[in-house]
Amino acid sequence: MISWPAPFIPEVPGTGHPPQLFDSSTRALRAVNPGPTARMYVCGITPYDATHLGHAATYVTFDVLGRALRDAGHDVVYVQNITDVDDPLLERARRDGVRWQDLAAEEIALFREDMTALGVLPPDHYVGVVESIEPVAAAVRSLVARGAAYEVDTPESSAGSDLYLDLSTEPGFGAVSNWTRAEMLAVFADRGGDPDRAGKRDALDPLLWRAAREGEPSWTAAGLPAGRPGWHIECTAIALDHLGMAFDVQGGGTDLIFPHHEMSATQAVALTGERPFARTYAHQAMVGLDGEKMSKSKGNLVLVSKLRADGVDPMAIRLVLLEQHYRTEWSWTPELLTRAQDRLDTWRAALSVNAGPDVTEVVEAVRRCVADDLDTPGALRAVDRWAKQCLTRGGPDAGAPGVLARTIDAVLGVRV
Ligand code: 5CA
Ligand code: ZN
Repeated sequence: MISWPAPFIPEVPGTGHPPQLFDSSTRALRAVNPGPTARMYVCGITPYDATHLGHAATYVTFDVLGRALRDAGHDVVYVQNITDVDDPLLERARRDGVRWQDLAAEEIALFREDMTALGVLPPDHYVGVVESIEPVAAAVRSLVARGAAYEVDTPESSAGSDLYLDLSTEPGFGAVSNWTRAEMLAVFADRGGDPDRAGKRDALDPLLWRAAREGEPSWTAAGLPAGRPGWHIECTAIALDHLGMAFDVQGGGTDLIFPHHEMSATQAVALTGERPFARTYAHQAMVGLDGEKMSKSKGNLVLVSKLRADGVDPMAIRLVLLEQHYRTEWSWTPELLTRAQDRLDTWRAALSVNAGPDVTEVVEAVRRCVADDLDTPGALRAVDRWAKQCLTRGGPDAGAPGVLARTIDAVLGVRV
C-alpha cells in the first residue's frame, strides 16, 4: 500500500541516547537495544471511520520513538498494517450502504492526510490485510499442519469450517500481557473475541480463518475453505513477513495488550518455535473525551481532520499530544489546544530571533527526555525554559535558534 510523503529530518549536531521504554510484558523499563537497524511494528487502523485524537496519540508516540532511534544513530525499519477487512468495517459499510472497499479506501486516504499534516514519518512497509492473504493463509496452514488449529462448525450456507487456534497447545500463552484468565475473560468479548461461540475448545481460543458467509468478502487459498483472515493472525503474518522474530518494538494502544498482542505473539511462537516475537511491547494509554475512551464504536470522537478543517495548526495538535506522557490516560479538552497554540506561538517567536542563548543544554535535555521512556512533556518544558530566556534576556549565539529549531523538528517532529 502507498503510505504518505516522508517529512525532511534535519541534521542535528551530536547524537541522541539509546532509548529506554516501559515494557508492558515485564512491567519494567527496558533498554531498546537494537543492532544497527531497529525493527518496529505498530498496529495500524481499521479504516471504517476517521482518525481521532487517540489514534493520533498512538502514531505520534511511536513516531517519537522512531525519531529517537534515528537520532541515536540507528536505521529504522518500520512496519504498520491496515486492518482493511474485518467485521467492524463490513458492518459500517453495510449500515451506510457503501462498498467496504470504498469505505476503506476513503478512510485510509484521510489517515494519510492526517499523518502527513501531523509530521509523522511514514512506515517503510504499509501493509493491508487484503494484500497479505497468501502469507496469512500460509501461516494458518502451518498451524493446522502442526496440530495447533481445529475446525468449528459453521452454518450450512458457509463455505466450510472456521479455524481456531488451540491455546492449550501453546505453553507460551499469557507471556505478553501476564494477565490472569479472569482478566482476559473480562475484556475478550469487547475486544473482538467470541467467548461463547459453540464448538470452541476454550472460550479464549482465537479465530484464525473465517469460512465465507453469504454476502461477505472471501478469498480462495490452497488447503483452506474460501474465507478471510482472523484479526490477530494478520499481524502475526505481516510482522513475520517483514521483520522476522525478535524484532525490537511491538507498539499500539493499551487496548491491544490483550487479546491482540498476546495472540499475535502466541501464534508467531507456535509458527517458528522461536521466541520472543517482540523484545519490547510498548503501549499508548487510552485517550478519552469527557472521561470515556474515545472510540469509533462509541462515536465520541474528536477528529484530526475536523480540527484541520477548522483551521487548527496541525503542529498545535501535535504539541497537545506531546504534552501528555504516553503512559498516562488523558481526555481531550479545547483548553489543551489553546495552551498548545500559545506554546507554539512562543516557540516561533523565540526561534525566529537572530541570536539567542546557547542551546547545548536544551538540545541535550530534549535528547535525554525522549530517551527516558519518551518523556515528551519534559522535553517541551526544556524548550519552554530556553524560549522564555531567549525572549526575556536574549543571548549572543547566532547559531542557537537554528540548531534548536532543527532539534525539535528532527527529534520531536515539531516544525516551527
Ligand atoms: N487495526 C487494529 C490494530 S491491528 C486497531 O486496533 N485499529 S484501530 O483503528 O481501532 O486503532 C488504531 C490504533 O489506535 C491502535 O494501535 C489502537 O490501540 C489505537 N487506539 C485506538 N483508540 C485509542 C484511544 N482512544 N487512545 C489511544 N490509542 C487508541
Ligand atoms: Zn495489529
